[in-house]
Amino acid sequence: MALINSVAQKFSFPGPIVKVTEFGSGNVNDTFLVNIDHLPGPDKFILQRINPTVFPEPELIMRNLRVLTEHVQHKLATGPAQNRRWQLPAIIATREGQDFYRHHDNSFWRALTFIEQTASHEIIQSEHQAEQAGRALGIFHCLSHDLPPDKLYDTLPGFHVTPNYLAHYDRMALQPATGNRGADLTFCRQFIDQRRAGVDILEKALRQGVLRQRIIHGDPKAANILFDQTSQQAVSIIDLDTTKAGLIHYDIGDCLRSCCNPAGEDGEHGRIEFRLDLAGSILQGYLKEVRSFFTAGDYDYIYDAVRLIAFELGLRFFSDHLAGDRYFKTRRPDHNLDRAMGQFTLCASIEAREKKIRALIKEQQ
Ligand code: GN1
Ligand code: MG
Repeated sequence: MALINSVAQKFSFPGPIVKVTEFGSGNVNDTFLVNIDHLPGPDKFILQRINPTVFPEPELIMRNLRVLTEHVQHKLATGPAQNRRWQLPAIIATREGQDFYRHHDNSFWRALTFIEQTASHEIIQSEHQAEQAGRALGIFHCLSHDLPPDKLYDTLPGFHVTPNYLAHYDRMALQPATGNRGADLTFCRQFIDQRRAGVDILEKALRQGVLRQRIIHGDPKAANILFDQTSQQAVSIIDLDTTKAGLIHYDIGDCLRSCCNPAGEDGEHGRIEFRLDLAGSILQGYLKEVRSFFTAGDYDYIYDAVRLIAFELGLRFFSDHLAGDRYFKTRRPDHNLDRAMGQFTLCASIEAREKKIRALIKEQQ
């Protein structure tokens, strides 16, 4: 922690640092909570070390964050968030006035405001929370949909382009398998092989002009949505590193695959299912916010997006397992394999409920 404490000193917090502790459960970056002595003002801040394997050009993330927050700031007084508490994390500059600090070991650090009096949930507990999670994503899309996609840098080329992940898997699958989980490896390989056709469904719709690029959040999983501790309303959607041009269907799919799974990403596979009641509430909350700019084509691809993103995340976890756990942080051997099997189980549950999910979407249209 000595390095982290000394890095924290580089930032211009409004008071002396009391302590710095590990924080959150991200799979990519390292996150710390900084407590400062600043009565009666804000006394908590977020410090993060950006993962260089995932984000080779972290300066671009910070430039995107500036552009996005400035765009959103102008719309807060009149836009979808005008009658509710709504905040996005803001950048805390270094003592030298920079948006980030590059340490001499080349690690990349940034500090952000902490959104006070809120809680997040790895697992969505109720239809009310699900409705609010949908509202949060809808507000985010509504606030950002008119920011021209080319105003943001592509910080992660190919992110959520499923055919690329399949091509990467095919390269990884050539490596000889190790370990004693032969049956599970076979299950994953077969699950993937049975679903090769159609992995380009969203990209094809984009090429055909049925779907268009807008600004995406990129990672709207349950844990990234913050709820006000008193009103229980969603008040923020954090983790904006993957905000860039893309299909908002990636976000819709990711939010539903994450929020409708009562077992979470690390839970027992026997408890995984796609909860239709929660899906109905998310869609209701989300579509209320985006109706004004949503097209008929946008509605048509919601089901496919949910199914595809669950499959894609399984594919990403499995490929990383085969590659030797290079991308996602793992907490134990075979963690990525277990995560992959969880997402494939969820994908199968989504497929089994296709008709019902399509009916839920029609109901809201
Ligand atoms: C990663 O680091 P975290 O947990 O915010 C990943 C997402 C996955 C998610 C699954 C940049 O996000 O795409 O959906 O894990 N982020 C990146 O938990 O790859
Ligand atoms: Mg993330």
